[in-house]
Amino acid sequence: MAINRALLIASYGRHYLAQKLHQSANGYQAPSGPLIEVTIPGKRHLGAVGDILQLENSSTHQARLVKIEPRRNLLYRSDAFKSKLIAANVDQILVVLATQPAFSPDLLGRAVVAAEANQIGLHILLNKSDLTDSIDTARKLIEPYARMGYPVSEVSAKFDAHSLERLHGALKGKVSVLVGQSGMGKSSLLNGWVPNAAAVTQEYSVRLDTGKHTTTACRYFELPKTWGVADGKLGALIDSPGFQEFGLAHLSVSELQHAFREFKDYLGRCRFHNCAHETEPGCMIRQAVTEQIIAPERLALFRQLRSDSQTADSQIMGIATTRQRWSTLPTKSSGQ
Ligand SMILES: Nc1nc2c(ncn2[C@@H]2O[C@H](COP(=O)(O)OP(=O)(O)OP(=O)(O)O)[C@@H](O)[C@H]2O)c(=O)[nH]1
Ligand SMILES: [Mg+2]
Ligand SMILES: [Zn+2]
Repeated sequence: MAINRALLIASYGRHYLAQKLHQSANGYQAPSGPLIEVTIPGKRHLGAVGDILQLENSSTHQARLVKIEPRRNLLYRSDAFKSKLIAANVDQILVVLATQPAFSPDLLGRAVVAAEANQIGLHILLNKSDLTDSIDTARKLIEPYARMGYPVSEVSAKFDAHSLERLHGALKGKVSVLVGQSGMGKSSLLNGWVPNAAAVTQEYSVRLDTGKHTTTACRYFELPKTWGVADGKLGALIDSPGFQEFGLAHLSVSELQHAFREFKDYLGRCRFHNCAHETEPGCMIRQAVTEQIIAPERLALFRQLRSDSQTADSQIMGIATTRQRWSTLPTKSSGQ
């Protein structure tokens, strides 16, 4: 039976929808044609939106997963016991924050760490800029990240079309994933950029049998053809469900340290080579906090993530099946 290459464009739990990949006239690979429901043999293959699948079709609308092609990257959340895939093969994370309701700075910090650890871009979007009462509070929380060089854009998905247009250049040709808490406006931004997204979302919901209102599935949308191509590609937006927890227990201590941009100049300069930046004498990271070069919240976040990572390691040693269960996920790099 013929094997087809297809893009995983929507996932809800272990239910996947895919669309065949076709070579477009401009040379880029684009998903098109009927939605295919993908069945997964066994429990081994965990797919994420953005994955390229090899499928064996049983009908126009149904296929069996044969293989997931190697990924450039895989974004996921994890604690000691379980992982939740967000998206694969992405170029950048769009962290969506809002002036109201107030957002969690901890979650912003974690999204930044996830981007750095995967060596992908990150763009902070402060949405609902029309609600001016709380905008200064939001700006203050974002300011340390702007200082570290992460791009920040203030937008209003509902009331300022120009604020969205200004970002076309930052999106074009790239696969971007919208992440953030529920109610920040991820889906509203998507609908602002991709005119038919709301209707397509509706269709996916019916096919995946999810609820209708808040976002429960991850979904992939190509950017409008009218924007043109960059690097020979249209680019895409992936909408994801809002979350309150962004566990990064799968990152090793070494990966974590390197994911904090502003630690870079100090790593390896502490008195002890295995310094945990806790209470050790001669810690250069703590020194930089004292000198107000590194924000105390960032060191606190690092310590929290380090502790989560170690808890996960001890759980994994205790429960041998955990690692096996997630055997398709990348494992921690060796080191500390
Ligand atoms: N005032 C204002 N409200 C907005 C704006 N963008 C979105 N909203 C409102 O914020 C609420 C949440 O928007 P959604 O787009 O559903 O948020 P979401 O991040 O996709 O939420 P989940 O799917 O639950 O993760 C809705 O009531 C929107 O109408 C904006 O720019 N200004
Ligand atoms: Mg949504
Ligand atoms: Zn140190």
